[in-house]
Amino acid sequence: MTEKALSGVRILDMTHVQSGPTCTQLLAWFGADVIKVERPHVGDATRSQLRDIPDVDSLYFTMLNHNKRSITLNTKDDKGKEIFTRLLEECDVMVENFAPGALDRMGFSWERIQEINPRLVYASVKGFGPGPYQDCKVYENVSQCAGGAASTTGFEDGPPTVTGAQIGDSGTGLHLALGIVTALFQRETSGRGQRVSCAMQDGVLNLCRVKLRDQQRLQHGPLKEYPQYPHGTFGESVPRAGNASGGGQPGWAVKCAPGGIDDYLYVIIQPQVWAAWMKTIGHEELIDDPEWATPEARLPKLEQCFAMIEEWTQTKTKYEAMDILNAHNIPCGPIVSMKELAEEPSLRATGTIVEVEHPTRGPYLTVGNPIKLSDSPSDIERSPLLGEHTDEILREVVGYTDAEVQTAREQGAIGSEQLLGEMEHPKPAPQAGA
Ligand code: CAO
Repeated sequence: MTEKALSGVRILDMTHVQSGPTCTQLLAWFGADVIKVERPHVGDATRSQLRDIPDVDSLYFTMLNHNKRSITLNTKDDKGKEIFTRLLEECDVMVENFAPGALDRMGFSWERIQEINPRLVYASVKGFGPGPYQDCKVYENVSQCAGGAASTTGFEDGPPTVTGAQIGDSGTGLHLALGIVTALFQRETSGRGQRVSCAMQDGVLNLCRVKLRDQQRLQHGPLKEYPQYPHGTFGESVPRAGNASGGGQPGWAVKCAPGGIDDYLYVIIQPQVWAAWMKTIGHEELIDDPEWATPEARLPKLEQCFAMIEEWTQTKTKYEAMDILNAHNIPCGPIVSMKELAEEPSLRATGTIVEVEHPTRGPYLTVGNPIKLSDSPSDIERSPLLGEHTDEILREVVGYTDAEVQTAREQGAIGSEQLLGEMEHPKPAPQAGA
């Protein structure tokens, strides 16, 4: 096996659902040995959520748990706690995203964990940081609402809207992964582990940074790049801006031919390409017209600008329009559907979309590692079956003999899923040459 950036780092993965698993999957892609601890016979709830094939791990689970090993362990049982303590001693990092207080109730407070292994980095995701909501359970959309994304997303006459991008779960998992590698880096000099905490509300707010910028700008006048300007009204809070650009250059999604649900192009009116825009869409007369020629003059007329552009884009497909505009260095991008992304050859070529083989599901598509390291390329390996590596981990990491593994199983501290699975579905003998 080739060395990877995080080879030699061992992670005790107590995560479930999406936020925590996103984090540990990334660390596994960078080469860490990620040991996912799951409740015997139950496992991560997502194994059985949104199932497309009966009795097979869901895509929800498989797409968030690549490159990990799975051990089933009852961490509320005395023998299970003993094994868990040994695992804490042998690992560099422990990651969890249980409901607030769950790990303390199991008997593993931060203080106790420091006693067990002072070099351990203990990382957790919670919905909220310290404060009035610290004890609340939180899911993705709750955090999008709590972190300012929902109130600033959607059209001004519509309700608050959540986004399809999982900025609360996967976004916070990303933040946590950075916290973990930073803590490991500091351990190199301090010799000590530390606690890494990410609240989903904070993670979402961090990604909504530009909206807090606009909240403060609002005190000094209307937000001139918002569709509410100049005819609408602004209240006390940043309003929903539809498809307006969040940056300094005005943008909007305009319709293209043949008029299907995703036949749109996102266009940006960068000042330096105003002349190219007007030439392309047949409005040369506006290139030097003082009523239109400067960004300031255009701000109250953005709706008309995009309407003129749309008249032209509706005569082209989004890809035809993009080719023409790209030739003039005009920033734009098609609205791309999930179907188109799944079929896009360039994303397959870079390993951003990967086809993975799974023993009970067969082949499926997943998103590979979006972070490409030149010296540590990611090989995407299928997610583990429930408890697939229980015996192997107990022997290799905890140092148990076969007899000790057997005793732990008889006591109910570990599961017997794989033994049951093998009895029900005996593995075929390897074929010659396989
Ligand atoms: N052995 C024994 N018990 C185990 C176990 C194991 N291996 N793994 C988990 N458990 C127990 C926990 O200790 C907990 O028991 P108690 O309630 O008695 O302490 C119980 O299983 C359930 O854990 P939970 O409360 O975390 O799970 P939930 O389904 O009720 O809540 C969620 C899920 C996500 C709302 C909650 O975990 C949470 O708020 N997490 C923090 C925020 C977060 O990450 N949210 C992202 C969710 S994805 O949208």
